[in-house]
Amino acid sequence: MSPRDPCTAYVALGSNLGDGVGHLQQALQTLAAWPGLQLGRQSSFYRTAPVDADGPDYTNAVVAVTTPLTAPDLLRALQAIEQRHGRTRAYRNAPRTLDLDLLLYGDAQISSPQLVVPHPRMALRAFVLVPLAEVAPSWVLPAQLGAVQEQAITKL
Ligand code: PH2
Ligand code: MG
Ligand code: MG
Repeated sequence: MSPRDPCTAYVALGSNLGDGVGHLQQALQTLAAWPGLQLGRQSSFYRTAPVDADGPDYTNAVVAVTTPLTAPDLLRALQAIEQRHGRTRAYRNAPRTLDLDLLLYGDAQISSPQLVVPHPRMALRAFVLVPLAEVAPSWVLPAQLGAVQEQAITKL
């Protein structure tokens, strides 16, 4: 059997508990070392105000990942990496050491109870659109960026 053709996916990273920059740097190292994942372009890190959440400001970024893993297997890998970085789930959108969200998986449209891709809220969030526009400009429309320009986001 031939292996699956690799797919390029985009992953959003977020942290607002402890050393956010440190958590994101470590997460990028873990992603790079994970079997079957090859890291591509990485955005800058951003300091962002919480959206629909409480707690401290977030550190956010987006990274491209090329992988032969299926989307559900990639999601499981991201969840395993979150666990390894001390992620707990006290309540919805609680402050977290590390959040890894699958934004895009090639041009796939997926809607299962476990996974919806493209990420359903990505177009509403400057903390996703601004770093995604850095690494994958063709996926972000100027009008989408315009619609979220009120949201506080600072490049680090
Ligand atoms: N993640 C959320 C909810 N709100 N706000 C910012 N600024 N950054 C995030 O990563 C974020 C959020 C749920 O995962
Ligand atoms: Mg999230
Ligand atoms: Mg998440």
